[in-house]
Amino acid sequence: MTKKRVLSGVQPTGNLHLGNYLGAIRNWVEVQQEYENYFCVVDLHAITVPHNPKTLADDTYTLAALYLACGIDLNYSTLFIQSHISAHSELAWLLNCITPLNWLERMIQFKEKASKQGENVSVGLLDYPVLMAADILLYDADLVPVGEDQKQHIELTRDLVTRINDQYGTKKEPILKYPEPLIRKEGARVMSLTDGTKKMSKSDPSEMSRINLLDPPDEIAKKIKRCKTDPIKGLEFDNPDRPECHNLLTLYLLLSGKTKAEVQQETCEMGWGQFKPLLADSAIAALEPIQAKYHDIMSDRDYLDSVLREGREKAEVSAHEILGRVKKALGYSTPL
Ligand code: ATP
Ligand code: LTN
Repeated sequence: MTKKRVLSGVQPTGNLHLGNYLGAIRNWVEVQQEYENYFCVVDLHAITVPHNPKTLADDTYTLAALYLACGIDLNYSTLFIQSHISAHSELAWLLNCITPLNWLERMIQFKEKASKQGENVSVGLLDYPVLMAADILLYDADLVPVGEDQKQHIELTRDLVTRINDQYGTKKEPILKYPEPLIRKEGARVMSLTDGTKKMSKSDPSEMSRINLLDPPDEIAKKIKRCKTDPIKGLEFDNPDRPECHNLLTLYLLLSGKTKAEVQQETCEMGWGQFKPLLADSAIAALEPIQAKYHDIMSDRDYLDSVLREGREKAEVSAHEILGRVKKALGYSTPL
């Protein structure tokens, strides 16, 4: 039986934080043996907001090394860089021409990011979900493991599949495959350490709002010590009036590997002074092996280069085939 296909990616913008890890990458790692996986560093997406050309290449390699450090296993997964495969940009163009403008204008992430950019909103930022659809569709992905915030983009991808298949395919021979989001309930939306109602985000100007995967132990302890809490003793999940409490308990649950019932029982009578060191210890312990592996990988650049070269070669086979399928369906001539 052939395995279902998975594709996902993260942008090389800013530092990878616990939200990215718990909402996305950890889930890739956990299910990778069941699927045929494609994981890419989406560096074309990284320039949809102002970026630094001096650090883009390094940030891209750092993120690829972090994927490996988090446990991406090359026996099950292909790892590559989006911009190394030109089919991503090419399919995005073809999809652009069948995407109604108003579908993009109503994307929540666009509206949020555009409102932060003032006058300086690029066409690329609006077009971001179309490029993401191209990423997914080029690999015939069945499943796309992401955090909650990306669900709307996958719905848009599905709407594009319907449009292409209806307009250019036949019932018997659809051109593109429908992807489904794979969103885990716990960790799907890790909240900021300074405001439990806002998601933890790379682009939050405050470093205190997030724990980065490469933060040293004393930094992690400091951020947790200073994070926002409430004046109530006794900790609990699911109380809408205590968003910080729910978020920090969920982090503890995910990082310690304990069940919700265990965490509930352990913390129901605790105060923050007792709980925060526990959370800090479990975060430090969970990140320590990832950090050690990351430094190992970064000390051998040839190894990382060879992983990415092989990844590109393998990914290109699928991307090339599917781009060809779409171009043929749209009526393009093939070069002789
Ligand atoms: P930005 O702040 O620039 O939008 P980001 O922190 O949201 O960046 P992305 O690169 O957009 O990070 O997201 C990478 C992956 O991590 C996506 O699958 C996304 O859903 C997931 N993710 C991002 N933030 C969180 C979060 N706070 N909780 C859970 N998952 C998250
Ligand atoms: N938009 C995504 C990043 C992304 C992605 C993808 C995720 C780009 N292409 C394809 C899954 C599949 C984000 O996390 N901000």
